[in-house]
Amino acid sequence: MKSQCDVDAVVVGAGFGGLYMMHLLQQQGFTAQGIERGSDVGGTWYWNRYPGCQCDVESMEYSYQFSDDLQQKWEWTQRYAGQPEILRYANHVADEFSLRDNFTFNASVNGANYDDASEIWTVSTDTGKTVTARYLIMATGCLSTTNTPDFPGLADYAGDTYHTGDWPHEGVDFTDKKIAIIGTGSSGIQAIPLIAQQAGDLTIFQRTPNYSIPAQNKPLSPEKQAEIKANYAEFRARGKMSPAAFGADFAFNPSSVFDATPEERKARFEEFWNYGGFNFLAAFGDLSMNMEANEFACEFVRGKIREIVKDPETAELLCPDTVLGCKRLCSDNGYFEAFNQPNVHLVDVSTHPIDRLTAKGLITNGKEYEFDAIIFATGYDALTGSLLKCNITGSNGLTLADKWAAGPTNYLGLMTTGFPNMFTITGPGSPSALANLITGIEQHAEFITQLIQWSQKRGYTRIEAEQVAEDNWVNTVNTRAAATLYPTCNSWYLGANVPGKPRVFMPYVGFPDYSEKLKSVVVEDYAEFRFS
Ligand code: N01
Repeated sequence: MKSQCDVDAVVVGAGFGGLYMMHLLQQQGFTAQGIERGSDVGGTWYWNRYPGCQCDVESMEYSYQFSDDLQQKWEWTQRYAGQPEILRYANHVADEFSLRDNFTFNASVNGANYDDASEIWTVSTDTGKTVTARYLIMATGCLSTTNTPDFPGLADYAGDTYHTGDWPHEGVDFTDKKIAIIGTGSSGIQAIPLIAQQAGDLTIFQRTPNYSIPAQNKPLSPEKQAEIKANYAEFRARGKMSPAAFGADFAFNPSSVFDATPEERKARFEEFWNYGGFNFLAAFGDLSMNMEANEFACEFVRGKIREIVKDPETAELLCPDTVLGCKRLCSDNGYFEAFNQPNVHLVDVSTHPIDRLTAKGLITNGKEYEFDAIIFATGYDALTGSLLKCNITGSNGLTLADKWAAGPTNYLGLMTTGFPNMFTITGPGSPSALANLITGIEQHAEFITQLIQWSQKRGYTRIEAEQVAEDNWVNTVNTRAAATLYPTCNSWYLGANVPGKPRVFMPYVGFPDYSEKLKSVVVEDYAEFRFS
């Protein structure tokens, strides 16, 4: 007889992953305790409140599909929802399904230890609260641990500092202020146009220029919304068949860029640019797989940048020379246009990095720049950062930090051997951030619930992935990534943005294949898991 624990499962995180996991556990009669470091639900959409924060997946797809009642009743107002609307949606879901009461908020997990004898996880938090559970479910998100580079002199800076991923709830008034933004990823690219409108003076420090396609955001008409809702199941099914689990309405063009004449090529790129966002990569079938094909798309976007940005020197600095889509493609609302404002300046720190921060600002290339505030749009310790921060120790004293010292290894992105009964929702090794995250979350939460039920029905108390299954899966993830252009640049997918992080491509490429794999695992009675 095994020892009793406080609850069946601990769920870490109250973002979209934690909320749906909690709903399923409650629905299936499990007891569960949620732990969340924020004061409320929403996860990434709770923390990211910077001006311009908006999803790059369309609202009708970036939403739950588990409840038809929910998806029919909720009305989105924009093609791409902004952060306040998505946070309202997360709160609505929490209320509608009575999820909030099972979460403890304002508590960060600072330890999770598995005891082999009792087969129980003990989860501790910085509030002193401790919970014991049979199952530990990590819904900590892919992009939730902010990365602020360790610039020398960081503590000397006397002005205000902000990180886009941890923005003040009350907002910030930059009127007439002299502001710096470091970083030109999705967050910087979204924030810059709005901060440029408000600030007296805005200087952007760019290490690597990025490709960005206009979002072409617009109000979502009631007619369009009703049309999708009339056949929502089919629309969702189409989305799941696409490589990134979204793009049900995308105009995928399978033909090769090499089969088009220069005029046809230009016309097609123009059409996809005007459609907006990620769809641009679907303009031709070979853009994501072939470097020479991709270069046509790169040159088209560079041409757009040169057209939009009036100052030729600034335009050249903004032109990327990497593969388009290697770093996550950005979508914007007036990013390149912002550089035509007289109060906006671009400083290239690719060859002369930021040397240090000073009391008044920062120094690069021998020059000191002074600011009232510095904004770090410097991204995240993606996919693994939030898991490792929890100080997890599995079977026989093995720590997750030691196991993943050379990069994350696991089976299906769901379980890592040596950590029995611990699951990761949209963990590294799954499509995670390469796919529509809400769709991936639903898939994982449902898989985990069914797996636990399957094992309990057979009287098992311990679930673990087989080592050989994990080794094969790691190979599969690597092989798939190697067949793409993703490894050709320094992206957070590879951990390349965090100094010292192992360079390993973390997400699994291809949502539909991944879904098939999960289905076959269920059909084969979870043969590659070990139960006892
Ligand atoms: O972070 P990033 P992000 N000195 O890592 C620069 C999702 N997201 O928060 O490219 C100078 O992409 C760094 O430079 P470099 C989305 O998945 C989605 O913007 O490493 N610069 C880069 O320019 C996205 O991809 C949405 O050379 C330094 C920037 O900081 C992901 O989150 C909106 C530096 C970081 O870019 C992350 O986006 C926002 C240094 N020492 C975010 N260190 C949407 O839905 C880093 N940088 C649209």
